[in-house]
Amino acid sequence: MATTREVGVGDFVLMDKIDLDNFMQNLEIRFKNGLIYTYIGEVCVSVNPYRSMNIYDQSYVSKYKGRELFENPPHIFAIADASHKVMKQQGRDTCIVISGESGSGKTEASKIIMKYIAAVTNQEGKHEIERVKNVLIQSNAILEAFGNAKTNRNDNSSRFGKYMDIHFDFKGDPIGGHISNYLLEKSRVTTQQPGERNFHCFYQLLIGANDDLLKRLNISRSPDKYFYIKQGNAARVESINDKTLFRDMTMSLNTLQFSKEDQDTLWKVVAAILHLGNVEFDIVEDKLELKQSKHVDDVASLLQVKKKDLEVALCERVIAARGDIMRKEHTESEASFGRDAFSKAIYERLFSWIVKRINSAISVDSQNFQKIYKSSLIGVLDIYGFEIFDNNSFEQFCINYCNEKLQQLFIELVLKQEQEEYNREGIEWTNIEYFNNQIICDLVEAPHKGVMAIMDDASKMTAEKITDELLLEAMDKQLKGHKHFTSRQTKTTEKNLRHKIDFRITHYAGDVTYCIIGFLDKNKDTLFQDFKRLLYNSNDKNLKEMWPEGAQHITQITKRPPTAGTLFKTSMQELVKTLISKEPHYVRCIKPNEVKSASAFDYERVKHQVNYLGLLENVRVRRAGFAHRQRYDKFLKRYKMISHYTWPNYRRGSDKDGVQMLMKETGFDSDVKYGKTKLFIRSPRTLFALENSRNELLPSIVTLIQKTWRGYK
Ligand code: AD9
Ligand code: MG
Repeated sequence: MATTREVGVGDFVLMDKIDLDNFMQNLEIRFKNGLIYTYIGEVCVSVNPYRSMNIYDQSYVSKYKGRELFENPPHIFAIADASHKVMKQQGRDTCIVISGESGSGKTEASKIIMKYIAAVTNQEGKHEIERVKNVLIQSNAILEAFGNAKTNRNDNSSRFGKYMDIHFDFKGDPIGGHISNYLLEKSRVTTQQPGERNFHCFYQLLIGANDDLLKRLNISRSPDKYFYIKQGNAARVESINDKTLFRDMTMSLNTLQFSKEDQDTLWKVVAAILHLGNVEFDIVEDKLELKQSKHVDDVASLLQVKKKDLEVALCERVIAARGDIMRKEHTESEASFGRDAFSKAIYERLFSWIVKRINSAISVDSQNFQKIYKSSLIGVLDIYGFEIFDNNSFEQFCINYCNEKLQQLFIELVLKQEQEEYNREGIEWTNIEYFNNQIICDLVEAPHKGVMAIMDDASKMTAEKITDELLLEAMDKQLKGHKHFTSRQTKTTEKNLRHKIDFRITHYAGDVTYCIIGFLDKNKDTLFQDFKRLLYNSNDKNLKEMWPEGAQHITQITKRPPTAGTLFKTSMQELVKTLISKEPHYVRCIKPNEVKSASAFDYERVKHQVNYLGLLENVRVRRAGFAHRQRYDKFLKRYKMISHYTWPNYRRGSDKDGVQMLMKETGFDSDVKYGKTKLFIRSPRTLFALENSRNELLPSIVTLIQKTWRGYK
């Protein structure tokens, strides 16, 4: 049998010495031995293997099903099982929070969890439950096609956040679910950095669709023909088979009952965006003209709108001033801005519409359901990971802020609350120091003085009065001296003025420099009203449904819609509230190297992640900590039959006295501490042994009770 020296320990808490070197050594040894999972108590640390692992088949499912965490080697199945068990046995809502940087394996982990849950449920083979499971799993193919893309950090990077609730009946079988999606990185629809792609669906359509469909959409197979998908110069990716993925996705669309018309809308919108990207503008004799009008014809016919209306919406906008309605022709740059905003907006709406459709296919028929059973749920969070690119913009700012919030949640639940409870209960305890990133969350979200608030103030000003550079000046002024904020670098503009254009935030996971250019536009997220009306008047009923606000007359629009930043901030705060209300389980993903290698363990890169994820602090808190705790009265009620002191009658002292006597008699006294109101058990094995003793005694007690009852009769 392999020794610990050869394969490491399965729980970091069991290391001889707790320090960073030992932690790293253990992680590396395990990774090199193909052991990608290691626990810190009940937290699962997962290192991306970058190769397919033979550890997820039925034999593994059987091994982990219904077992306690410590009974088997560490595995993500055990986390899924623990979450399912708590939910089923105690009727409590649980959630699995998967975090880690871009490319560390979150999305794969979430899919493995879903497949495990599908494998251990519906033993009776009920048709409806099988359908729900199928839909839950197959929704991934669709969401990934429309929401994932190749970035320079990950070939299949999630460009949206996803939180999925899976509802279960009292037997623990899935009966439905709900997906919430968060901020799709829609700027990718019109712009990609070198080496990156647009969303997968564009390439899947071109490569995978049959000739007939392409002909109907008037689309050529060559990605080079379309500006919106060729900028990254990376249309072909070795690890991605667009053709098979298109087939899988079409199958999933059918499973999820997207009708023929629905699928038609889907591809028409995608194709229309491709055509829109090739529409250009020109100024001829002081007048704005459309070049490439052939593409405009295509867009109009695909979106089922009047060509004239589309042309007008692309070249002019309607403004209401003091009750008068006027038309104003765009400048060339306004027209390009409008076209891109239009493309991004229809894609974003399409994505939300897809999520809505999926939700209606998996929604729990609450009326019938609640009458009969009480349901519980497991929430699975798979969101974009912390990322740093060469150019970081508004999207990275939001994504990294989201990761700050999740780290804060981890600190709150795993590090802070645990220590606070020990203090409250008077348990002997040395406080563990950890970096609390609340200060960075505040820097971004604090009312009035956070970056989001400053951005919103600037977004209310008219375009003549504010620029991105002036926004940065305002941030500079308000945030001067903040430990985690600096503005850097200068740029010489045409007028020979020097302007700052970059600012840096020291995130918990590292320094990120953001370029301010584009922040205001992205935050305001303006879409000229004319486009909304245009789509509302489309003959495609799905498109019309996506744009209800187009029904409003220009003079009725008085309120400014909330900014993209505010919407995101609010949705993050709500997400945290949702997660905090459930019993959390954690998977902490680590990326072993930057080159997608199955063998390289980049020591420094991994160390950096271990540090910022606070994993060592987690081990320290856990090591000094306790696996289980329970109020004395509840504990006594469950285990009193194990001791002669407390069974059959215990009338001698307080609940705490009773528990102390029970633990002494059973020999577990050295593994526990007695708090003011609760008993703290260090090792899960003690709890397991107590459960065993109870289970062994239960049949004789039941017999005894039955006899007693008979005696009474
Ligand atoms: V991002 O924040 O969405 O950019 P993720 O989601 O953390 O990122 P993802 O799950 O997409 O990363 O993993 C990246 C790639 O690593 C996958 O496409 C797989 O090729 C590879 N991977 C990750 N986990 C596993 C695994 N358990 N087994 C095999 C894996 N390969
Ligand atoms: Mg992902």
